[in-house]
Amino acid sequence: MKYYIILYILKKEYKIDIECKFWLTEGRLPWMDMQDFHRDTWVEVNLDDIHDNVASMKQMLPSEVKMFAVVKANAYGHGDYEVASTALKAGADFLAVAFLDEALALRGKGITAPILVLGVSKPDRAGIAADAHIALTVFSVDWLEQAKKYLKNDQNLHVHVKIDSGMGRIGVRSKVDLMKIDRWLANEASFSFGGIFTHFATADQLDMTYFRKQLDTFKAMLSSLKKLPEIVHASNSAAALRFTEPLFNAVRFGISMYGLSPSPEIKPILPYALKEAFSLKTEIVYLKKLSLGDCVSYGATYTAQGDEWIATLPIGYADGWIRKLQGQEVIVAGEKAPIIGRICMDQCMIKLSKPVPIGTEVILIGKSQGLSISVDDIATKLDTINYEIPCMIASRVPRVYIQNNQVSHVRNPLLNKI
Ligand code: PMH
Repeated sequence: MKYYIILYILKKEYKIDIECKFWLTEGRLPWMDMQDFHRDTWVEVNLDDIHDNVASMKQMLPSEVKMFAVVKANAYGHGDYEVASTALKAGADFLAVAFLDEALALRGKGITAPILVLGVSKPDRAGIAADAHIALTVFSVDWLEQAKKYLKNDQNLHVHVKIDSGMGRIGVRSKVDLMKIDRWLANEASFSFGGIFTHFATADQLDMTYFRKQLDTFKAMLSSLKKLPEIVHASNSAAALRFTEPLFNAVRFGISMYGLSPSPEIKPILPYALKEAFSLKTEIVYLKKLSLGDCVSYGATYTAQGDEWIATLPIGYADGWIRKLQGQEVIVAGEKAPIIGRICMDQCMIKLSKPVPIGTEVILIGKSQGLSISVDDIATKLDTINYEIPCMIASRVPRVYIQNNQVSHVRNPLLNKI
């Protein structure tokens, strides 16, 4: 501990950058604990992996094809600023988010790259978007007319027109409506028609019938434009990974940037190995030996069948580690151990085969000593998709960033480390 305090003082007071790679191998992050968070549960986001996932995708694409890094929902729970800046360094050209506040948050953190808001924005926010050089998604003349009222003479709003080719979510659904938008934009100096796009509903399914139908619909819509805007984009991760001939001149890369397959069924046909960047870790905070008949947790639903070692973990459903994860295994001391009894708001219990020291690291998602629990494993347990898992791990779980194989910094909104 003394050694860590000396390192801490050198690092903080004298700004001496000290290699702290070895801490990672120990699991605990001592000087981070002292200042950035004080709980025994944290997420590790490996930015080197995110960098490699983006670089591999970029390598597959012809040089003229641009990439949007999709960093909505706090970069699928990984951290918007860190993922955005890593992706941009690795070759991404633009960023995409779901709504204006997410784009403004990135601007607030110093990101200057072009950002597209993929969802619906209110027309009266047009001026705010224009001021921050944020492009908005549009799909009606009505919206554009409303938005125009909120733009001052010298302002210019970049827009991408969304086509609903079959996702059935948002977008223009007819050529007539698209041509109206095209004509309207051609006469408006305060708007720049920067792009046009659609979104596939089934690109992650092996059966391509519906995908092809959407593609044909989108192409037919494009053919009704006088002139194509600069950026035409349709592919999500699944489409970008599956089709070596890129569709159009930009892709929107989301889930696979984080090292996750868009679906289990296309996992075997992915063109390169994805590197899963997200792990979730905690530590044993309490250990006890139960006797035959002793019960555990709310409802007293778990009863010891004899002498049993039961450890308490400081993570619960308020962290996104939801009650349905009862029975899920974790990795501890080179073994898998099941979660027993009901998961509480902030704590849950596991059954060990042998006693281990308080403070022993526990992996809920990640790898340790040849064992692994992937995001996909948790998604399977919860009967959902992998996208949901990092998104559902709450913001009260600090994110520890790994860069160049060592801890670079921590984000902990609870202590305003954002
Ligand atoms: N483009 C749009 C419009 C999206 O909504 C998404 C993901 C992406 C690109 C990136 O897709 P990928 O992560 O599969 O690469 N949107 C969502 C969603 O709304 N629900 O799950 C993923």
